[in-house]
Amino acid sequence: MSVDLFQSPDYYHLDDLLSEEHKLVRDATREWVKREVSPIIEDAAQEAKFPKQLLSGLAEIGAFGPYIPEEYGGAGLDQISYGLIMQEIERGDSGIRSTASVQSSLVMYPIYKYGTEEQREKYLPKLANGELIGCFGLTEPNHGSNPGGMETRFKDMGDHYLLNGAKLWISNSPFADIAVVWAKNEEDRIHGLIVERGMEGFTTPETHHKWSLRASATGELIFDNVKVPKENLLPNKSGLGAPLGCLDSARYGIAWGVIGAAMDCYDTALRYAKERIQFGKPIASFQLQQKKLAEMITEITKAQFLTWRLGVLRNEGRATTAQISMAKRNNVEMAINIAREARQILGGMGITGDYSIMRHMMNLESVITYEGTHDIHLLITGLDITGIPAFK
Ligand code: TGC
Ligand code: FAD
Repeated sequence: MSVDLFQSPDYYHLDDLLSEEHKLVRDATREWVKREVSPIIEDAAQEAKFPKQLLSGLAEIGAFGPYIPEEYGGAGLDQISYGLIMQEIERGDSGIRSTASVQSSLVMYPIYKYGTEEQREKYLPKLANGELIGCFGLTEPNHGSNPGGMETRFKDMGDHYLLNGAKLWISNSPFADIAVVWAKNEEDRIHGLIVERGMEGFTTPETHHKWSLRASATGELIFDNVKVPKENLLPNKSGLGAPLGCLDSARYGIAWGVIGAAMDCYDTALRYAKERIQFGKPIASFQLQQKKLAEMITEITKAQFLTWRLGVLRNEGRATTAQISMAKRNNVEMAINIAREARQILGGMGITGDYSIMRHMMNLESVITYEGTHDIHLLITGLDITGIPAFK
């Protein structure tokens, strides 16, 4: 992307519902994205390289642990500020938002919620300031949508645990310093363990040749008789509900994040349609193009309000897993549809890296799959309204 001309759409004056702090946090993140992400992100995606130079900036804007209390190095913000930070970062790129989501909701959150005071003090401040980067290992080669079937296991060896197994599709794994890993003990109970880079038998090979999230590093976690110190077990919650509880927080962040990607596609397409002349007129003057643009702003506006309300419910501690699933599912589909329509408005130019749209579109193909697939979220809503699980 050469020059970032982004102007944020706010058709129903959602800003009126935001506090001064929300707007301050949102605007600071937006400025940072314009300054630091937009100029380099296209090259990073084309070269399939995670831009590590962004890590310190992400920490500085409070994107690592926005809602973690300040005493542990977090920003101590509310859920709407957290959402707005995710929206602005994903306006730049879903892969950069992924790094912030994983660090905040899948690494810092479980350590904060399920860890000991010693673990909180040891890891959280360093994760908040970017000194340590984390990843989250739940998915396995044979268990994606069904993590309860996981095969990764640990044994109590008296003075340590012995961990064996493998995780696949792990964001940030190739360079992460620590991994929050979910594994079964000898009683088949799922627990979280903090595994550190450098432990013997622990490797993190990178997954290459992705067409999506190319500016995010994805890889495996392989545990071959890894000796994990006993103090690295997260003691305060076990069972599948422990990792799934972290997913609620990350899915909520994604529901906001993808609005950013959709806004960027809409804004780019609107500007292009007003400038591109065919048959002697701007293409924005043709009804078919207006239909696309009008539907885009309608869907973005609906998603903004759904998600803002979800943020209010989360601030009040009332948001349910099923409500979060609805927002994640609705908003990712909204964003991917807008990216596809926006790409068409740009004609041939839409397939080039001169514009952000195709990159967003490809990224969203991962976002619609990770953190629970589109189908799984529909089934979560189905279970919630009927009381009947249709997963198995
Ligand atoms: P089920 O029997 O329904 O539940 C097992 C236990 O978990 C409890 N539970 C939850 N607890 C807290 N929060 C939630 N969201 C919860 N959902 C369920 C549940 O109450 C039960 O507790 P208990 O005490 O009765 O045992 O489990 P199931 O095996 O039938 O599976 C249900 C299903 C399919 C919905 C679940 O497995 C699921 O969500 N699957 C999708 C997997 C997934 O989302 N993986 C994401 C991996 S991480 C990732 O993708 C990161 S991408 C990061 C990035 O780059 O942004
Ligand atoms: P599967 O579970 O094999 O699903 C394949 C298809 O079957 C899907 O369409 C699915 O909807 C459908 N399906 C499955 N079960 C049902 C059912 N019961 N009813 C109807 N349809 C069903 N995981 C982590 O743990 N940590 C990470 O950091 C992480 N980062 C990721 C980054 C990327 C780029 C990607 C692509 C994935 C990442 N994941 C991560 C993994 C992600 O969460 C899984 O890909 C996802 O949960 C789906 O699992 P799967 O790919 O094995 O698909």
